[in-house]
Amino acid sequence: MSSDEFRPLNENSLVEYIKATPALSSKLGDVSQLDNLQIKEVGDGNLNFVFIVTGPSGSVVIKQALPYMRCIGESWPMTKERAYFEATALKEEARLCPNHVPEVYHFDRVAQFCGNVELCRLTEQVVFSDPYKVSEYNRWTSPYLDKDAEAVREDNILKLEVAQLKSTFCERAQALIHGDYHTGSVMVTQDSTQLIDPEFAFYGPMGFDVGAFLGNLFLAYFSQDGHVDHENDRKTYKKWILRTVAETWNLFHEKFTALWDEHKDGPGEAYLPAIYNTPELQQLVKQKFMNDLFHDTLGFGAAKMIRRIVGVAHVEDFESIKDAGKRADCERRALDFAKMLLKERRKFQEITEADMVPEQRG
Ligand code: ADP
Ligand code: SR1
Ligand code: MG
Ligand code: MG
Repeated sequence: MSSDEFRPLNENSLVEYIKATPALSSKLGDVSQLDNLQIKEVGDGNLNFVFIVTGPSGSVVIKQALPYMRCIGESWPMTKERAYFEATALKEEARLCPNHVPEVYHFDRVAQFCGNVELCRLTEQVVFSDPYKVSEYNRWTSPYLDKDAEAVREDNILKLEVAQLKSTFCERAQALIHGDYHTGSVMVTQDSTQLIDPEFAFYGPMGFDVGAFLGNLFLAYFSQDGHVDHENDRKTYKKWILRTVAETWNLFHEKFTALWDEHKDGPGEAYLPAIYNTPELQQLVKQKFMNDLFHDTLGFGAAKMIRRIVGVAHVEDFESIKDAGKRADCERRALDFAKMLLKERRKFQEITEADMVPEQRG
């Protein structure tokens, strides 16, 4: 279907669609009850429409991919086929980790086999290219950050580092990654954690996901000073965020290496079993792998921070700071930290070292 033929769902067409789709209507109530559904559009993202539909027997979330970028409009076309990757990734994630992703009740198939090329291309553009050159889509807290944005565009070392990460993003098919793993893709309650929105899923570098999450936590950290008021100096919360950064990496490291041990007697495709099953060698390989992954993580995390300050899509943590001067001060501290992290990431060995830096600078 071309963009011209595409019809965005509204409350009426959504009800008709649900009535015609037993996999959805059966979750909500009897046929006789489907005219009184509660519908709320909650899509706060940049790309899609998301509706929460509640009926007498339950509720469902319906997500519609638009053939263009929601936050920009039809002038930036974008494939609807991303929904295929999102649904397929959710199903695969549910197979491996059923308690932590929403169950897919129904998917309207767009294309059975295709590469998630367009969404990867979008990331290549908005994360790894545009922030480092003049682009009509870039925006920042102007005029306060005009010089800072220019400095990013003129920093050759930074551009070399980001080009290297971009190559890694394009070339390293290391694992099935989420591809847009910012803190807005994680929904939590006291007793449940759910990961949503994997429309960018593809086989890519693992550090891209872990880094995106840590980068967003750092952005949240740097935004806190802009939200301080006489009732809350946010110091305790800032400490909690930094602790969460450290715990996230350390727990990931612990679980990943434990899985590695658990599967050590596997087929040995990357490293020959005869050599690799020497304990000292295995330990060495593991350390090197995790060290490289750590540096990828810091690099990707830093790149994701920079794009959220001088690129097209920003984060609510900063956007909600009304005073532009105050917002720019917070953003500048985050930007300086991210530039340092991107350029100097290889000198860090432990997350607590990288973690301590903003504490000193913030
Ligand atoms: P986009 O791809 O446009 O970013 P998301 O999938 O992130 O869209 O959805 C946008 C918002 O809709 C989320 O931030 C969340 O508030 C809400 N949402 C999405 N999926 C669910 C869900 N399964 N349950 C509850 N709310 C959801
Ligand atoms: C125009 S860039 C839109 C951004 O929104 C998505 O959630 C991704 O982060 C993408 O880079
Ligand atoms: Mg989203
Ligand atoms: Mg999305």
